[in-house]
Amino acid sequence: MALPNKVAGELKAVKDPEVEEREVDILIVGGGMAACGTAFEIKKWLSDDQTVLLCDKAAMERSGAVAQGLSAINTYIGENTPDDYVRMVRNDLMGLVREDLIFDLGCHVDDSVHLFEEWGLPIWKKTDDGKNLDGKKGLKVGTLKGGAKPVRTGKWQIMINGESYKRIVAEAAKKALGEDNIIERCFIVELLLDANVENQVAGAVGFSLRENKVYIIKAKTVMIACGGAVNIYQPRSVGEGKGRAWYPVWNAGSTYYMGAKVGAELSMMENRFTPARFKDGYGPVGAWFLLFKAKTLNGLGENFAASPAAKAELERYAPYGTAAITPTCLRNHLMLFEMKEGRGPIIMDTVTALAELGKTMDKKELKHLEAEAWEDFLDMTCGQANLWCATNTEPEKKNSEVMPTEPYLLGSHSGCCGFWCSGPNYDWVPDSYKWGDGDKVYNRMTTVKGLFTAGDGVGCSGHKFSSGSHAEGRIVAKEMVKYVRDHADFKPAISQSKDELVDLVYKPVRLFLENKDYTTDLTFNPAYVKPAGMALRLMKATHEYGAGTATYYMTTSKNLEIIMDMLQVMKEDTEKLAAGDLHELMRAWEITHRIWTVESHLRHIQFRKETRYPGFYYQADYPGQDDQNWFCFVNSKYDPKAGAWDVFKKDYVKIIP
Ligand code: SFD
Ligand code: AMP
Repeated sequence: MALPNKVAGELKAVKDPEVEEREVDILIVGGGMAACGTAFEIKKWLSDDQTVLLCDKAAMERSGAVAQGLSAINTYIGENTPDDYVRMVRNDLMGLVREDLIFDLGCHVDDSVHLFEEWGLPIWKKTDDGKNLDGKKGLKVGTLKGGAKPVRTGKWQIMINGESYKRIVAEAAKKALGEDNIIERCFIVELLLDANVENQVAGAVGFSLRENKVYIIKAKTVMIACGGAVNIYQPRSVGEGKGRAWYPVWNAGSTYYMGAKVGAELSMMENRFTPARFKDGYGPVGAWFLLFKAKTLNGLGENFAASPAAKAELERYAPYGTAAITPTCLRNHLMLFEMKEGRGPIIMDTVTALAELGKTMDKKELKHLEAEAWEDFLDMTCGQANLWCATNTEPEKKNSEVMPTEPYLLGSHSGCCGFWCSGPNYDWVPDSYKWGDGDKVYNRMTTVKGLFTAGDGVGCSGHKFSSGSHAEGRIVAKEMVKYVRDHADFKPAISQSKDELVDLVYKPVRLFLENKDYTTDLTFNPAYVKPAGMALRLMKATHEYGAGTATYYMTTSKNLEIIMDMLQVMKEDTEKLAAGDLHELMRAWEITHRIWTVESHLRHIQFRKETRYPGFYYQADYPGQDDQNWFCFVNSKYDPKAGAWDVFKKDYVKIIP
């Protein structure tokens, strides 16, 4: 249950918080699309004596990446086949993906979309004479499940009126799970390993953002679905604009930190997503490219993507570059190529696109088209619509700049970093892709027993988006119930005492209270550092050395060596983080999660001695792809006992021709 913030201003943190201990069979960490999928599904499979708890750091109605809503569902298989879906994802991610996970998702994702519509999400429909029906009008021709045709933008994407998308999905999840089984405003800090069973998860520890309270939760099985990592690189905007980002600012790499810290194997952490977005407002470009059929121009007004130079550049990355749909990283690469050649900026030609579409429309239809152009942003990135207003931009009259943004880490959108997870238990899935306990296989379980993930947490299978993340959460629900049933005798035991755990979580508070009176300004103190300063320090380091926007996403071996040293010092300094109130305590833990996430990202980049994703990042010492040596996954594992990382290659297996 979400507790209202009753106090005026921020609640001060105290030295000795209350402690609430819980014990459940299943713990879901996160309340986003994947977690909502799990929450919706899980009760159907649980028996009456089995228990479940969900903890979200925010309020589920508006938490995670879909908080502001979305205007498209990017994965709907419909008339296509799961095999073809695998081929699309594989091509977009330059050949290296887990085809078992993607195929499996492709078989289930549509069912989640059908549920969204049943719960009230308006999905645009195509009429027999080729007209688009949006909003409630879409239902005039029936439901998707009943066979009505969606408005396809690309082969996989469908349009929705999705401002309330997350509210709709969260409502169904909450109703299915029951309010008593949900704690909102609860930030989970660390996972806990079992004291007796090797490599088995036993619970988690976190704290409330509304009360001075620490939660210690024992569980037989845990799912971490805390989204990706944002604000790990310096954003392009400064000052008050800095709070703006494309992916949700709250997602701080908690998924990757928490799993890695207990020894779960990560995969493809080198694969970041550097999205091209409307400059400064971060408006997504998909609807403009696909629905409105807009072209991007260089600063000279040329359609550079269709030029012979671009074609030659793409041919260097065949077969991916020459495929019907140019991979996302290579679309960026072409933009960066133009900008570096002095032919920037890159401009989305909204004027021509709307004029072309308007040619066959009457006045009323034209007005509707212009409204759709605004609604695309009002539904999912309203800051972009604000920016259009603030800069006198009417898209039918004035074009807008597009720019690759700072990098993000995620596994559900056009990136594929995350955990190395078991695939489904089919005979066509290679043995190296499936595992569990003894002869049992648990789909989407990480390499830590009882620890599952979904959405942004599952590595090597991007392009799930909102619908796929929900469907994956539902898959995990069944697997977790199976795990609990198969391990009925397991009783989770935590090796740390209650006091040790409270001291861990509230350490920044205690450090603050002990030292705050030493200086006149609470921000500056020889005994501690504040999370806000630490965040700037991390961003400056990644920006300059970790292939951020400062260097056109280029790094070198020497730069990586330097930043790896900086990260070690930062990690030491996180021991001195101080927090005076509960949100600052959350910031302290978020920055710790971010630093570890960045470390794993850069360790992977350092290990993979090639440039597999030009446009996302470049290694000057290792330009170009090297299929002979690097057509494989890169995995890593942190050993919680030894406190050491291991980074290594893992074989790729082609399943779908
Ligand atoms: O336009 C803790 N996404 C799009 N998906 C689509 O289907 N269509 C689109 O149109 C998409 N586009 C888009 C998208 C996202 C954003 C931000 C924009 C535009 C502007 C992507 C999807 O949204 C994304 O794939 C899924 O939401 C991923 O799901 P999941 O469950 O992996 O992550 P989440 O939804 O962000 O949820 C994370 C949850 O974790 C909580 N959390 N809870 C407790 N303790 C901690 N330590 C925690 N840390 C985080 C969060 O509160 C949240 O509940 S477009 O660009 O293509
Ligand atoms: P975006 O708005 O960039 O997040 O993209 C939304 C969806 O459209 C994703 O499925 C992208 O892969 C796809 N997409 C975006 N731009 C293009 C493009 N130029 N060509 C093909 N697909 C695209």
